[in-house]
Amino acid sequence: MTTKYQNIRLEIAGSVATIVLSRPKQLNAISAGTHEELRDALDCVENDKHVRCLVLTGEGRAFCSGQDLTERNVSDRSKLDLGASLEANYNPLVRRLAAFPVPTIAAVNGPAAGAGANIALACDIILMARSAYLQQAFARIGLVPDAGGTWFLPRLVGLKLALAMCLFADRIPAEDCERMGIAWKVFDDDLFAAEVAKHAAILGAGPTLAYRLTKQALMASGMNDLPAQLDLERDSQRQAGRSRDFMEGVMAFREKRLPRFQGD
Ligand code: T3D
Repeated sequence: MTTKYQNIRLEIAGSVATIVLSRPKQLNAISAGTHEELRDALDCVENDKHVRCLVLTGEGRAFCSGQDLTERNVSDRSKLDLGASLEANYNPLVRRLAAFPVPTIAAVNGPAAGAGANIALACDIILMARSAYLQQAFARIGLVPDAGGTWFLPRLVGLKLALAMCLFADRIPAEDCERMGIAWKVFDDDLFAAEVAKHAAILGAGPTLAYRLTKQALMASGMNDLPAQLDLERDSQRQAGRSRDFMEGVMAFREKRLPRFQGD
């Protein structure tokens, strides 16, 4: 099933939902309309109990070039409030992606710049086409990295690399992203779509409840000390241990076959 919006497209096939940013002429720059449509599409995905993996990607040669700069009237600086834009749009989006109830994949098919790069960082898994790159482009236009970039990046690559990426605002090629642990895997451009589909299918057939609890535990680990994290693992495992998927996983193991997880 495909839902066409003005700025994005939502495709649902089996257990995998794909949101395609679709403003290729602007390299999928994010407009106010894009935000509105993303909210609606994410609601649809969350409400569809068959969906067990979300892929976010871009149409054409780019993943996403960040905020649509043509929407910003810089001639009257006193009236410009970018903080309000973050508060209303980017921050809720990043919070939502980071806590999304099913695994998320950013399929970075091409340039991911500014907030486009950081929206990718907010997804659970980043897969990149070999020709793609991430760019903390903000310094080039006199801005500060936003959309969670200053939170995710130092945790992923360490403070010094994060600083260098943000201050120089260079393009970071896919292979460097993989080496630094930002991207899970890089694929040749001609194999990319098939590899994304393969990875999405694996997650879409996985133990969704256990995945959700795993995400929550890993996200909480940065704020918890060891005793608090052990308590969280105990509580999560108690819940996972009562799931149908655990029962199926153990039975499949005993019967020497692959498990058929239902997600709960
Ligand atoms: O404002 C707020 O709400 C605060 C939040 C801010 C979050 C942000 O994301 S700020 C950062 C915004 N993004 C950028 O600064 C990146 C801007 N784009 C670029 O630097 C380059 O386009 C790329 C490095 C991504 C790719 O370069 P290249 O050479 O491959 O393509 P290009 O020729 O620059 O772009 C192609 C077209 O896309 C071009 O239009 P044209 O000339 O063919 O009509 C270009 O203007 C357009 N485009 C690219 N990025 C944006 C854009 N149009 C509007 N907004 C963009 N962000």
